[in-house]
Amino acid sequence: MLVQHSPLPNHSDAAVAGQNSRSRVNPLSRRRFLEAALAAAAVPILPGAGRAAAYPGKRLVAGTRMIEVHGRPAKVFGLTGPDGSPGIRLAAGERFRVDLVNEAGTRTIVHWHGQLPPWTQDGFPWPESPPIANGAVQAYDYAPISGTYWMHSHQDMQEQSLMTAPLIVHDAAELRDDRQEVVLMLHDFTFRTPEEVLAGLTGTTPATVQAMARKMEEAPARTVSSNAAHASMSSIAADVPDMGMSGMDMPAMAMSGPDGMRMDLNDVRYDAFLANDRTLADPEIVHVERGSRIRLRIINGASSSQFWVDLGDLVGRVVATDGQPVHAVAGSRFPIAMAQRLDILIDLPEVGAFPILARLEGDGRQTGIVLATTGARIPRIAESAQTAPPVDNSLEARLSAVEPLRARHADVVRTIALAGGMKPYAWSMNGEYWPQVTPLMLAKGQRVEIDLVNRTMMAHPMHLHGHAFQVIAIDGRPIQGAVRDTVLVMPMGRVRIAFDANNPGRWPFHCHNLYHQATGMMTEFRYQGIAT
Ligand SMILES: [Cu+2]
Repeated sequence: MLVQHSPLPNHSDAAVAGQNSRSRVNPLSRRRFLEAALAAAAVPILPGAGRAAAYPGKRLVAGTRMIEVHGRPAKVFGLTGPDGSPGIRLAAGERFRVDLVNEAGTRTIVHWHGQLPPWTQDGFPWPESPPIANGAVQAYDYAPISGTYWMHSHQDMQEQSLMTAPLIVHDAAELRDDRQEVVLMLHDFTFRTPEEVLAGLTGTTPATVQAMARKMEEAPARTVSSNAAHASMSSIAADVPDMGMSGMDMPAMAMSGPDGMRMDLNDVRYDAFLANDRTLADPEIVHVERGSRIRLRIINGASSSQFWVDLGDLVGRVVATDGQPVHAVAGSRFPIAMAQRLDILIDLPEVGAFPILARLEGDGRQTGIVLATTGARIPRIAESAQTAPPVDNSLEARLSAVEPLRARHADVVRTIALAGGMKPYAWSMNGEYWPQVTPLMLAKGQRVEIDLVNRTMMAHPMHLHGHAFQVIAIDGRPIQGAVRDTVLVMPMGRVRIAFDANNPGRWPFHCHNLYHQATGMMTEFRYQGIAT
């Protein structure tokens, strides 16, 4: 198919120099050219902002918008798709062909969380795939995997300011099942800037936080062997005297875990919790047919909060976690860690209003939406309820993948220790703080097993880019668990994951608590032969 294109404003970059004018306006040849370029070397896929504007992808705008929280206006970021709603929805079999237009007023880069694109399209600010300047456009084109995914900025702490959106990829089987799709995206919200929040946690100032962030950007993923000055946030946290701000964000609650162990929850005291950008003071009401069959896609897009999903009197069946099918698990209350997703099938009773709530762990505060048939009376739902227990791996232990990894021996087995604490506020992996880390080197074709050992009193939701891993043991007990991209490691707990090294590149592996990541809890898995 040939598409009519407007004139291309900028052909100056080297990547295009070899192409004739016909291939520049033919999306297929241009794409083949880009794929060839990617295969040959770590060429940034998207050579120039101007040219990308002529590329026939779905238009996704990274911008700013106003929302209202508890009657107060707040300026936040947003990722708005071609139909004006947040994010991207793809039909069964459709490629992820997206033009990301940066109108955010600052540079950004967006990560397609859980998807398995070539590494230079993953949306992480490596030197080889730098952030997109304000006003620029970047094109993406890869074969997506189906399921419930999401997207979020991986630049600075933009994720906390709601640079997040759903990424839903349909498949043919779902269409045949003919269910009404309801997407529920969760957020934690504060009127403070993320820099103010981090300054509060680390006992420093927002200006220091910003200066450190700039330094870290100048030296992304330096290895420990480099003689660069140690510039991580953690060192600052240790060096700077307490400025009297650190009391703002101590754990809101210390709770006893299952073994009576004290654990820390909720580093940040948030102003509100959002479900599709709204609070329970004015929740989204989703119209459903009487007796409707629902596929609920829940995304925990919060930066530092975990929830218990509460279906009330309804019974749902979890059929996918992190977009990947699992054998159905029935229930009414399910834990969801940061960055995780749950697909829950619900067959509604005839008529009525059905709140779908998410309650903050260790706290009574909640958010949610209401499914309602025509004419149903919408109940008023309090923003606080009974205190919820800590989110745990009770569901994880019951999950089993519909398509598990093929059984084989592991070529690489590594233990990664998760360490850190609240004072000083800094978090590490194997004793290293991002960006001063030693990459774990992998070779294509290897089966890799990672034992995650948590030596802290907080749970850490660990996320691997570019690969789907299987959970194969929890606290030493082997399971044939879920295939997913984010797994929670409980305080003093241990989780073993396995994956096939089948996507060469540089891949971040990090805690998805934004403030843990920002203070060091991130490392790199790098394939041999990837030049840097
Ligand atoms: Cu963490």
